[in-house]
Amino acid sequence: MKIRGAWRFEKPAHTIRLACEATRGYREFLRTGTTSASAYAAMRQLSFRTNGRYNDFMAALSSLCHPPRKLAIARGVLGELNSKSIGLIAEHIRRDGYCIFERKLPENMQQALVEFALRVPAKPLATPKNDSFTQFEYRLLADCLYDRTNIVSTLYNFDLQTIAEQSVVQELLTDETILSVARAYLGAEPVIKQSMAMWWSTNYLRGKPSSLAAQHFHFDMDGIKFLKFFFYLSDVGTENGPHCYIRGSHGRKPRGLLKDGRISDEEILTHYTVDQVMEITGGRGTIFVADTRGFHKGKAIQSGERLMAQLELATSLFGPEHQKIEVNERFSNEFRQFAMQHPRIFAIYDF
Ligand SMILES: O=C(O)CCC(=O)C(=O)O
Ligand SMILES: [Fe+2]
Repeated sequence: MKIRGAWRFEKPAHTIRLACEATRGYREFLRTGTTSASAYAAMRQLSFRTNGRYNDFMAALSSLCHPPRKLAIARGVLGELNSKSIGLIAEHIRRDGYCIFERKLPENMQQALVEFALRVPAKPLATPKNDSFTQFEYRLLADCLYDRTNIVSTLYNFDLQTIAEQSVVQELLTDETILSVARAYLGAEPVIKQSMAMWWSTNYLRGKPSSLAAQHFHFDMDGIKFLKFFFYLSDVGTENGPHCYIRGSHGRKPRGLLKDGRISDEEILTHYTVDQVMEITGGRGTIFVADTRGFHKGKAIQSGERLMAQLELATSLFGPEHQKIEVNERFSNEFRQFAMQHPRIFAIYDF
């Protein structure tokens, strides 16, 4: 698809001011590890104004400063990968923006994660019937067990710290195949930007999309370059809210869609073709990865439910505040050792 007029260098003085602000902020981030609100705002503005070129430039700098480790063979949940197969996966993501893996999450890991999601209380997202995107109201409802006979929300979110304390999650966080795919695509030694997240999605709104639950098309802009790994923990057919991704939309975007907020299906289809709208369905255990700088959404759930876990890796932590994870006695020695050997990847984990 040809992107028309993807970049006009409008208001050059303002763009240069933004670049100075972002550069100052980035240097401060390198010194302190935190991103100021003004630096983050400048980064977002620059991303829009340059149609992602600013991100590509900064990611190239990360590649130079933190070149990715290269393993001859990586073994893990994605199988046994050598440098050739890893290269092919990265190539696939570069072309389409996403990649669905053939191999499913091992049955014992699926079971452990599902068991967790039924045993541990989650935060139901208060979902007003006039669901608007102005506020995330997690605080209105008390944490509760996910009860299929009494659905009170469109989304139930688990606490990142509690998730990370599960040994199955620690295995996934240190999985060499996941890390190798991230290295190859990001072109740099990655950082975990958000520890493993997990949530139930339901049909509380009877098939009506919820903005709060990211069920309208949008693209993420919470960092320089990032990659999300998704794990379906329930069977996801077209009725059960599959993740939808616009194939090939992770590069330059049509000017009309370069905006913050949610975008309707109709508007997306004025710029992309129907066959670019990919609905990622799959049985329990399906693993896929996506550069969510491309347009994506969770489809509104018509029936049943969806349980999903997600891990986000990035070229750096520059961007919005990230939640730290405290490494307490619930973390295995294997995890500790691995993290010690890879301090950059595990920077958000406090020892
Ligand atoms: O629920 C989904 O499939 C979409 C989630 C989303 O927008 C994201 O992870 O960035
Ligand atoms: Fe998103």
